[in-house]
Amino acid sequence: MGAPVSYDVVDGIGVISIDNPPVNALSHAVRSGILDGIRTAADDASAAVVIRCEGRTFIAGADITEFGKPPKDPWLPEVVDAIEALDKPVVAAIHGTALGGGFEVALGSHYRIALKSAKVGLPEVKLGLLPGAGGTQRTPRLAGVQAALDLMTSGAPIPASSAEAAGLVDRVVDDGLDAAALAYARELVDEGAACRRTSELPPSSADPSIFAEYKRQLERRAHGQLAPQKIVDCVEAASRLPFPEGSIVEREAFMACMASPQSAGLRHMFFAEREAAKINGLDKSTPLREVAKVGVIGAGTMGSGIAMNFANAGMQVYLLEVNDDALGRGLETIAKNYAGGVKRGKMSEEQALATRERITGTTDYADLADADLVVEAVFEDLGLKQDIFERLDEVCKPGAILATNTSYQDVNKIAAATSRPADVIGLHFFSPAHIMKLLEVVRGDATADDVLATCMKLAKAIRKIPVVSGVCYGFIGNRMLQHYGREANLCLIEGATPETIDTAMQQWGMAMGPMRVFDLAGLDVGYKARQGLPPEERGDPRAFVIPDALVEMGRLGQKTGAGLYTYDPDTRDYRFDAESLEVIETQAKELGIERREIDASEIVDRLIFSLINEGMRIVEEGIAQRPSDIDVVYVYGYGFPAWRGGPMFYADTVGLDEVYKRVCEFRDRFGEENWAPAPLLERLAGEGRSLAEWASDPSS
Ligand code: 3H9
Repeated sequence: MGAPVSYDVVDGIGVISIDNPPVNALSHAVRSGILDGIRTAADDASAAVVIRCEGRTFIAGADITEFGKPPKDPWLPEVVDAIEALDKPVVAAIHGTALGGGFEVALGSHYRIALKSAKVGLPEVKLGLLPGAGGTQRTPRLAGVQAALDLMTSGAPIPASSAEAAGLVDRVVDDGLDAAALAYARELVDEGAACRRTSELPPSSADPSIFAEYKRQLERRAHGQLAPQKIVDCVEAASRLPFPEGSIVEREAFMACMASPQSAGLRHMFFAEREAAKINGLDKSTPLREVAKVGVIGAGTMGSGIAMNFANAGMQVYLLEVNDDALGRGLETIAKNYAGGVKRGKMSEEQALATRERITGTTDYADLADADLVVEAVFEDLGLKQDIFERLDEVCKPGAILATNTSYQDVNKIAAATSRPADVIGLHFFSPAHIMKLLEVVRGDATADDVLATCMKLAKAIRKIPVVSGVCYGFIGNRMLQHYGREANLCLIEGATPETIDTAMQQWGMAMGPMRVFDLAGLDVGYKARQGLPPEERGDPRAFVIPDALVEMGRLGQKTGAGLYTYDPDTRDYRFDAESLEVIETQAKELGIERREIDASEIVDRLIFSLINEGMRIVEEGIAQRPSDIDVVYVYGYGFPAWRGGPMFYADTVGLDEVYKRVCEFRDRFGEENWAPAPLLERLAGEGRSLAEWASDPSS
């Protein structure tokens, strides 16, 4: 392999080219190569320098795989400072995404030119970090304090045109970036333009009160997270200190973040998300099926949301319902959702209309005859789903992928209703389906490799994060959730209130407490499912008598204005009321339970360790391909805090011996039925191994 950085002189301009696929990350070799290029340019006859990249993008940041390893000179801040110190104009030529350390290289350059299609950003916060190569000091000097805070605490990239408006990019071109960058460099030389060093600009002025207020807002938006708060400290330093002193504040804050468990969790999630897309044992050259026309069966909330995903990605969608009324309601929901998107500035009126027009309503299965993919999204009834698949088998063309959005039913039994089980797969979306990122891709016993590979690729096209699951009741996510939900309900009947449970879990980092989640989903959902089962299969009654009693009183959750909480019809504000408390106390009394005070740590441990214990079974059974897939499911589908790295990574940070000890304590207190330790947990705890160690060689 050749060196990842080369230096040439083109018509008197020194050109530093970086070629380090896939994203030109700043590995040690790239940092050294850039520094060598700058040193060469300092001594040769070139009049100016252009820094550019080969491949699909400008530098996308520091090399994350090097984090946590012993640092090697030169460090990135040294490289960026050397670029800025050069006595000839330096132009950064940006295409693709200039991110993190990559954008800091551009900020160290004296001038920046970008392709119109390019984006720039400082996404370090998403890895629990902050820009550590001068970004926190240079950005506010160029764009002002408010814009710098927004850019760095959100981590969201911005288009080149917005960066130009903010003063972060000097020139934007439609195409021909390399030629335009050389021409720009020559123009600067001809004009005798200065080496414009951002570090020499004075501190960026700001009303000091803005920082405390911003931190308060972050405490709500990014509760418990270290990096966003540290970013504010750095920008505050940039508003009052000269660059070298501000840089010391940045360095200390960067090192504190890098050493934090939060960053370890978020870095784990970065790789877990990408690993989840890989399917063990599947040949990378597996040919894919083409998907341009999609059928969706069922125009309820789920089916409508699913249809929107495909239309948003430019595909033709046929949305099928049993009658015109139901279809009309579905199309109305879709129209409302797009109108909401326009109102929130997510898309223009024209885009919304064009996208909506890709969705055609129908009540005739014949319209699905030439669909490449059909997703069934009717309610959870195995017989009904089997009937639909039998019908699809009759009407759909050979090679069409037949998918079910079931949350619980057996995908193999659904596939068996067709003469082509190899074409059948589960695509489990999460509600609201047009917003939630997670997609569980359920591989049936007979699912063909190319069907699986096509669905994984398709998931990316509709901007989902796919995770493969084997077939079992509830797949990965809902199977684990049953245990979490059971413990939440048991805490409720044993003495906690909805508020104490939700507060404990939200303080710990969950996006929403379980009681609010139950109310949001509707207490009637579980009620109906239980009614369909014989009493002996309904599970521990202590875990469902309260929701059942509430449902029987008409308190179904948020949709009826009351469930575990009551809701303000206008604001949706919620509060715990006397009626709900009375139901809880009555049910506890009837079961002979003496309610007691339950502290937050018991609530958190019971809910989280029950999740982990079931997760251990899921990896051991091979339902999930690897523990990190479970982390992706929980972070993207269930509001688990990403900075804790997902439940399985969290288990390793606590230590499996400690997790095992707590699970055994709960088994001794609450019984074997709910708390039998998973065999893999018991084994690894006994061997003193982590789940990560086991995952690197699961046969051991
Ligand atoms: C930083 O810069 C700190 C500095 O401020 C201070 C230092 C002192 N490193 O996402 P994809 C790999 S922090 C190593 O599927 P896409 C990725 O794992 C960094 N590897 O492609 C994957 O590998 P594989 C700030 C990286 O087109 C492959 O590239 N920067 C890195 O969907 C393709 O990735 C960021 O946080 C990296 N930095 O999206 C940017 N980035 O094929 C992080 C990617 O083996 N990166 N890989 O699975 C991204 O956001 C996206 O990758 C990007 C491309 C938008 C660039």
